[in-house]
Amino acid sequence: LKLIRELRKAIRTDQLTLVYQPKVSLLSGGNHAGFEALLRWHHPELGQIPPARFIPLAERSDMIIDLGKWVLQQACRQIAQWREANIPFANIAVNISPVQFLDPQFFSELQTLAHQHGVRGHELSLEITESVLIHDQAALQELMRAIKEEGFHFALDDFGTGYSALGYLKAFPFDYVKIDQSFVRGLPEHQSDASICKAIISMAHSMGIAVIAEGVEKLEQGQFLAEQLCDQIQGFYFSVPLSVQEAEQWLNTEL
Ligand code: G
Ligand code: G
Ligand code: MN
Ligand code: NA
Repeated sequence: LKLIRELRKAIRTDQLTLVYQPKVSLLSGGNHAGFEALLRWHHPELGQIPPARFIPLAERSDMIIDLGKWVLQQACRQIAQWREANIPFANIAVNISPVQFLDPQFFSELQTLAHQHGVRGHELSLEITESVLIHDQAALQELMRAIKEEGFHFALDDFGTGYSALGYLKAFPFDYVKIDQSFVRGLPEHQSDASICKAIISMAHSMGIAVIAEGVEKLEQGQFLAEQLCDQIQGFYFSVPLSVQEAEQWLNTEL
């Protein structure tokens, strides 16, 4: 089976779904702060295929454009559905691949989808990684500014794993940085992880950027991050990624 060809078929034949991992705000003891949408592929013969396997493949072809479009459309639909049902989901964050973000059609397609589904800006955030930021800085700043004018938020994903040029935080209008789970894993004991998390939080805050920590699996990790005034946390400690129905139930649980 040629996986890339199967993936094209998957987009057309309902093999893809989004799951939603909760984000929790640590302000005033804990509040629902929305979800990160994560793609899942269930192939009829091969079973579950993890995104770590098929997304890099899609990124090496132009397939990631159609795949990314499908994800955005699905997220916009979900936002409309939850709003119509008066479900206080807060927002959905969507991962955007560099190739998708740099596609000249991206902005107009985002606008079209958002208008079609009546999405309000604050209901949708876009997670991009710093690998996209090495491209033409002026053009990217203009693109991000235009997207932010529509009200959408930006998160800098996987922060700390790449070049982590601090200048990126100054040069581009991010609303959030997401501390990569590799720095959260060793909390609170591991001294260098603790220092890195502290430094990211205080630096981001001094620039008016909020911080989301990923991969929080243990109470002690969450406690350390709360003490450092990290704004939101996400991870198996609270919840794995959920189906739509489970996500709705999650919103009914007290934190
Ligand atoms: O969900 P999981 O932890 O298996 O995701 C593995 C990787 O795949 C992560 O880097 C995640 O950002 C990426 N990923 C998951 N869903 C999407 C998606 O819808 N679009 C893109 N571009 N990446 C995704
Ligand atoms: O690259 P990105 O940060 O978008 O990827 C998020 C990935 O991390 C998803 O595939 C998700 O399933 C995974 N993930 C989410 N929470 C946890 C966690 O607490 N522990 C681990 N090991 N992985 C997590
Ligand atoms: Mn992400
Ligand atoms: Na990440």
